Amino acid sequence: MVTRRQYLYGIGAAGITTTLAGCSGGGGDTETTTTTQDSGGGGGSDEVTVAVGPDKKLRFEPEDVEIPVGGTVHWEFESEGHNVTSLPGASDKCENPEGAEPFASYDGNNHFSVDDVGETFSHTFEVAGKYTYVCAPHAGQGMVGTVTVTE
Ligand SMILES: [Cu+2]
Repeated sequence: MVTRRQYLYGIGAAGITTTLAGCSGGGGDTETTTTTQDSGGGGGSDEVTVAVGPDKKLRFEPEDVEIPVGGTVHWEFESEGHNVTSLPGASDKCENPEGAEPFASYDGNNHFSVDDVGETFSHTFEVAGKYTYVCAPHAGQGMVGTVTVTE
């Protein structure tokens, strides 16, 4: 009997060893892989952040973003002298879908009022279509971005 128990134990130990080897080869905790779904799309994220003037460049990064209806874009001002506007009066590059309210990081029609570094301007998009917006002071230098809002 003792001999037989030892025999079975030997098999069990061998089985455990094999399982552990398989686990460590696969990176261990398999549940961590599910976190990648957050950034993987699957309907698109309804919250997008755009950097305004990163590294003092006269650019939005990313320049083109896409969100579903009801989604929000956050513009974070990373260098001085910029704003965000799709008001037709700010630049002839500005475009808004039919029936959509233009948006701007400032009130009224003072298209050269700029935002302080560290500020964030957010806008929630309720009308589908493609919006083209600019930084009014730098529209001529190509500081232009788009937001595509999908149904
Ligand atoms: Cu600018």
